[in-house]
Amino acid sequence: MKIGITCYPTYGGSGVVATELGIELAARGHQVHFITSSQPFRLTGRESNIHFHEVSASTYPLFEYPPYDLALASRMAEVADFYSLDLLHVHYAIPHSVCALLASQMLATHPDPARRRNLPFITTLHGTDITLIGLDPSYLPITRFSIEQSHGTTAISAHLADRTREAFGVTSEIEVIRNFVNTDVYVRRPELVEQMRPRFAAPGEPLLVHLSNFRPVKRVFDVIEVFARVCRELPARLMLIGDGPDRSHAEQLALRYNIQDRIHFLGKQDDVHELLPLADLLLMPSQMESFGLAALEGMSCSVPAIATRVGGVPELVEDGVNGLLFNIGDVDAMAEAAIALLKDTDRHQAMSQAARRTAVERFSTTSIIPLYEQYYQRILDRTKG
Ligand code: GMT
Repeated sequence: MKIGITCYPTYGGSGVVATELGIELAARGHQVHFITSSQPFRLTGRESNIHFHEVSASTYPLFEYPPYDLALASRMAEVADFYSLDLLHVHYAIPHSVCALLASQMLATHPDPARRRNLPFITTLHGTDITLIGLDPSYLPITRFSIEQSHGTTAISAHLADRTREAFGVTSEIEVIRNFVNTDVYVRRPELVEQMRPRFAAPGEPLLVHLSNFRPVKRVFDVIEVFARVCRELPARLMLIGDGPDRSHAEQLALRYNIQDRIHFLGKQDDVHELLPLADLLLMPSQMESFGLAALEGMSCSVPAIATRVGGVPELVEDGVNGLLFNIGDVDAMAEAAIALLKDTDRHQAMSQAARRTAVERFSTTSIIPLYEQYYQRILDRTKG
């Protein structure tokens, strides 16, 4: 198939999922065209079967904001026409779904009758496009409209599909295709751990990790609160991977607890698959996660998560089996559980193995990518004509 993919190409879970999906589809022989504002950060630009089309919105003195959405819709239609794409797959409803709808209509009504055709598009909902920004009254009606106009809609968890139906009153079918991880890439390799871990923790020091975009929804301060409590009992270290608006406040909090020297603020990192396996525990105390890709990536590296019981997280983390779940903000309980687990080597090992097993058996690319391929085919069959 020839597939056009649009996503936010910079850091963020939806962009990661879209890019990894494109890479996996290309490896399976599909021709993939990324139509985005810049090259998705996980692409090298050298992958075969992958093409990149940059969208740039021209500025003009009249425009207070350059109309990127229109430029994107135009480029989508152009690329689809030129490369005879079979379908568009957009990640994150706002504004990508609306742009795809426009592109599809442009091709259906092309001025040259010989080039008129169907261009189905699929929207994948990722989370905040529904649970946060999509609920804003200025976006809700158009988000609902574009979801209902999509030829296919998928959600990354059953929770998100339910939320979309409840909050938006969407009645069209929503297919649940959960997020995935390449378990060959996200894997603990003992020789690499042995080589790299001393940079972050001395022998006998437990190493914790948090990976996010440091936005309020991630509750990074709770990460610091939990870690400060752990440090009272254990000579622990913490890797903080990512950057965002709450980073400097997190640094201030670390200073207040005088634990700044125990924390590695690593900023944005491209090769998280090399860092995650070094850790013993991952902290994800989010206010909301429609899925929790960071936890899955950690689990695939045999790192169990201490997470909050929110959104789609329980579809991934089974409390007490492959990780531990808590109420939002219950930093005392999270710290107590982390300390107990880190002291109990056998239980920690069993949980690490269960975490890896979950990733391999339920969320690996081998099980999830074919679901996308089958879904594409279903939409193509349904819209043929
Ligand atoms: O809000 C974010 O954390 C970023 C956002 C995104 O779209 O980049 O993440 C959402 O999509 C991820 C990938 O599907 C999910 O793993 C995250 O749980 C989801 N975030 C939220 O629901 C808050």
